[in-house]
Amino acid sequence: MTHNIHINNWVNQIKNLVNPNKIIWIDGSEMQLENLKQEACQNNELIKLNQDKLPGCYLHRSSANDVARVEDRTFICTKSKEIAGPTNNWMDPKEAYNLVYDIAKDSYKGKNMYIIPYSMGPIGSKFSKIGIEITDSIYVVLNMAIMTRIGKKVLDTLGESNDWVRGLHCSCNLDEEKRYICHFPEDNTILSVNSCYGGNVLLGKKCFALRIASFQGQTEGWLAEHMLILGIQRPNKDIIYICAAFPSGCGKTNLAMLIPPKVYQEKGYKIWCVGDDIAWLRKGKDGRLWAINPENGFFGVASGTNENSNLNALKSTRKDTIFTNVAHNLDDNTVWWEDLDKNPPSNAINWKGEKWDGKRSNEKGAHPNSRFTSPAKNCPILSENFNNENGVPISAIIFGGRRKQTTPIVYESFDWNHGVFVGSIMSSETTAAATGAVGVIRHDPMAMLPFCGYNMGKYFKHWIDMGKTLGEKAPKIFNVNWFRTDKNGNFIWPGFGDNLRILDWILGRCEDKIQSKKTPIGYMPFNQDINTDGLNLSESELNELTEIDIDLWKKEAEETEQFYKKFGSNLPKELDEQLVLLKQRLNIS
Ligand code: SAT
Ligand code: MN
Repeated sequence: MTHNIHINNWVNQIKNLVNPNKIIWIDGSEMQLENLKQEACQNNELIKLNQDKLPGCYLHRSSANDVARVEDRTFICTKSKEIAGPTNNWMDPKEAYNLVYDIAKDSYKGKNMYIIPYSMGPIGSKFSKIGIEITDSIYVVLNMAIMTRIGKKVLDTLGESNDWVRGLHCSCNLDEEKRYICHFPEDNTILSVNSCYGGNVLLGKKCFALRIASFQGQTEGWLAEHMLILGIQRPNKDIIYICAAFPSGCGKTNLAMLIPPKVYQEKGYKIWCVGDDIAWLRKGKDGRLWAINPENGFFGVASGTNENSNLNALKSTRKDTIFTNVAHNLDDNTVWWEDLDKNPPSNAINWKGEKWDGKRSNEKGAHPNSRFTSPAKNCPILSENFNNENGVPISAIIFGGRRKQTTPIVYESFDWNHGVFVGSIMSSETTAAATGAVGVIRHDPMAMLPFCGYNMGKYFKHWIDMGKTLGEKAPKIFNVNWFRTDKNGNFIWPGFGDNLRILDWILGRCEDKIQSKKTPIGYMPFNQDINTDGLNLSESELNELTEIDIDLWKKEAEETEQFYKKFGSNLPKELDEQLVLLKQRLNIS
């Protein structure tokens, strides 16, 4: 399908390695994708759902041992361990190629080899990047067809160039012990074996658009971030765009698609979604920071998505969507997941493929990390700039995690370097998006711990340098925490649509319209500047949300000091200085 010699050589090399039955180039045509869907239904990879209720929708169940990203089996394979840094698993590239090629050898025997040319970002935009993924899984092809821009036109745009990312995925037999997700940022290559779970195998997503792209961004002077992008429209004003970085499973999709509370709707507020997971950020011609969403779809957590939590996401899933690991309602051939509604089906199959009575069973019908893969164009509030090749200008960057205590609902950094510090000290409770324990607090700087493709000390420095490049035009940096709990363990803040109340304060700060309180950790709102109209929130609850417990922050500073030690001389001095300043403000001698 292409004359690109670099692609053809690589395809040949991989073909000889994996030994497929047949080679199929994915041209991106509807007919080809339709045929693949039919084939996947015949071999039980997909179940066709009720086409009246859910047109174009399918259900997939993964293997029970393959339901989330595997961080402990994800490697950055660079010449030296130092390049990968202390927060990544490292493997010597030669060793990794040998190990993974050995596993991949002949693994396509009797299977087809699908070659997917894809573009991260609008095809042809100078901000976009191209990848080729080879896979033996139709499920992967169909998910990539939703999540990225695929097909012949991508190859036409690439022409003879060798500037593209190689990605090989082999399902093998899903052996956990032989599961490896290896990245070779120095050769723009990704190898993924023995998994079929999204984050491990949709190679355009975390593997390319974050791990490889962050490495590219460091050398090319831009940022690849784990961030949503949204626009806020207010009456008679230009739309303001912001980015927010939260760890997986902490509500990026919900914030990106939020529906304003009634009091804001009445005033004419509207939200426009540009992206829910990944942002590529560059300095634009006007000197401001501009963002594109490199993806073309949403790979969102199904569990917990409902009319109240995220109506726009729910609507996005009503057609042309692939559901993974949700419950299958046999009565009407639709899908169900926990908290979708209060009416679980009795006659159903759970995510493991077992008979399941949702009214009686104590077990969950859907896996907590069950997913929907939906085209971005399904989103009722998709921004008109979604396909804009220049992206959107960013006025504020927000960091946030899931913290029961310590972190207040919102605070603003004193300046860019302090903002980088705020991002670097982020901690959050782990979620079901990755294998391992859930609810454990860990450091997750900029929500990039699992996704930074190089030494995180250097990554912090790159952030500091971006601030220098942007100067006066740099966006303000904030931190939010929707997840503070009271003494009984209940969330204090209602979250979801009401988070706009906090975004509104942030916008006011960006426009220098609102005063703030200076505290040891940053600028904070006065209670009267948070709009609580129509909320059932008492003054004391608001106080609790904005409270800074100095003892807990002293502990936080000590933990940061320990965490920073990991980076040794790669930690930029600017962050060391910020830590000293924080300790001074907290009166730690
Ligand atoms: O599994 S994914 O990496 O695709 C989603 C997430 O964990 O953020
Ligand atoms: Mn994510």
